[in-house]
Amino acid sequence: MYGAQSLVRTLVDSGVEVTFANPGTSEMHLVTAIDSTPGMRSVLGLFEGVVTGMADGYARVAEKPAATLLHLGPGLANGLANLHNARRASSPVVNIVGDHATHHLHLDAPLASDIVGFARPVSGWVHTATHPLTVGADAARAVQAARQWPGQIATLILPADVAWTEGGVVAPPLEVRGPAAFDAACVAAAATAVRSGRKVGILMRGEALKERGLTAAGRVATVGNVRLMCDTFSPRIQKGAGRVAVQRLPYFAEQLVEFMADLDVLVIVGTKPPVTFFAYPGKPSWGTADHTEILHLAHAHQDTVGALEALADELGTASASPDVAEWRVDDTVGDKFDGFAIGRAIARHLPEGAIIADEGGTAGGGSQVALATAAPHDALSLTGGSIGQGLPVATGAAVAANGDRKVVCLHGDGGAMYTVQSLWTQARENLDVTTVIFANRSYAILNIELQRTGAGPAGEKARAMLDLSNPALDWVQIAGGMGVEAVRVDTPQAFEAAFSSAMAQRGPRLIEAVV
Ligand SMILES: Cc1ncc(C[n+]2csc(CCOP(=O)(O)OP(=O)(O)O)c2C)c(N)n1
Repeated sequence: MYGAQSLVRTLVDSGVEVTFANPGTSEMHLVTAIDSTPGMRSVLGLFEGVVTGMADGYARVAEKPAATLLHLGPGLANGLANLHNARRASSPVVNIVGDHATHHLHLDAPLASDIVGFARPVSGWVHTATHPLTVGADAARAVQAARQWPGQIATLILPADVAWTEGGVVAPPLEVRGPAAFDAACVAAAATAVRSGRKVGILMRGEALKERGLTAAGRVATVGNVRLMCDTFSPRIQKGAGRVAVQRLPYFAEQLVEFMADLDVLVIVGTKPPVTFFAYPGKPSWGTADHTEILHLAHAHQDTVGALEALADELGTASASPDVAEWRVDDTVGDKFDGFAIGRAIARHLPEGAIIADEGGTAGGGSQVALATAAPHDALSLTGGSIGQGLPVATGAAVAANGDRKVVCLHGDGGAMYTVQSLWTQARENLDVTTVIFANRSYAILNIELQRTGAGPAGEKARAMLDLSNPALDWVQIAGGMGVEAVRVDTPQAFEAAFSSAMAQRGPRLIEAVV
């Protein structure tokens, strides 16, 4: 057994079933090792930003890591932006990055680079394998590291000679520890705050935004004066009819500050106190008011769901039925074609259990509103602000869902161009993803931010830097060129027909919505 084989077999034994890959010469033994290892699926991405984004989407749905296979420093570097997003999502990911053979490194060949330097800022764990005897054990440790609660990126660098040399040993899986225990004193402090009748906000992230955590939070909210909230961009939230609804923090600085202003106490569950996405001249960056007391019920590495349940019990709400969203969709098709019309149509036709990958940008707000009372679904959002995440996250989510759940990807046209190759992987793997491109032919948010930052008047050159209309992107041709059936629509009626038809069929589809 050569080193790469012991690595891949160890990954499989440790529960890693999928490798999202974009290989090169230094990874050829990994390629054959994957080929010869039952239980490991490989999914090719045509750009490393697609590969790493797919691993993120997969992890959010499968709740365990996939591996990535990346080609030396430049391959990893191409994938960094979506590793940044994955890090912000606390997604477990195991990167396997090939390197030159150890005896080749000192020659400074063209692809030699500081791989550790590229890996460090996004990785919670980085290691370079040194010997075929130990690379299996390295792989087991990488999986364990990736699964350190709530999840992180582990990067294992694999020199080509370690991969190709005989003597590999498969390592047994290592213990995966769940979340750390919560602190009873924090539960008591939060209970006192809720009982006091003061205005309490509970801000949640991670496990707390799945059904069990939401139900516990909903029980808490039957007492006192409580508002349930989630971060503007959560890795995953379970939403829709039958679920406890939470309010999403507003994106813009002044709206965030206004939204938080009336809180006497902010209870943090698995997240951090909110700050504004950007600084603006003369505007605050901190989200809460000076008078707001901040309590941590449980940190991200702790058992947030257990803490919420303990809080609900402490408040005597064992038999309380939390308020849940009722199924309600708006039948209005209307004449105006915008994000709201699109959102209403999506809500009408979204199947139960669907997964929404949301990078809708300025046009996505309409879907947020409409989907709150649609069929129960999971929503995955752009956690790190680095655009070009939605398409690959949707693709990886569809791999994890394995055909059992419809995936709907809502995407701005600007962001979608960053990782457009995702469509090719969707076609090749016949993934059940419907992509809606909001074709406003603009970096619309930046036109808004241009005003808000006070950057001064926009001349022709400034406007051109934010405009995508010349030439207009033809999404039907772009998708068709990658094997994905697509249609362009510019009326609510046409969107209704296209989206309902996509929901009735399986396989990848794209709808270019000219808004
Ligand atoms: C990697 C990266 N590059 C650039 C940006 C800056 N940026 C933020 S939003 C945006 C444009 C988004 O356009 P689109 O996806 O079409 O959405 P719209 O704003 O038009 O709704 C850009 C370029 C970013 N956030 N991330």
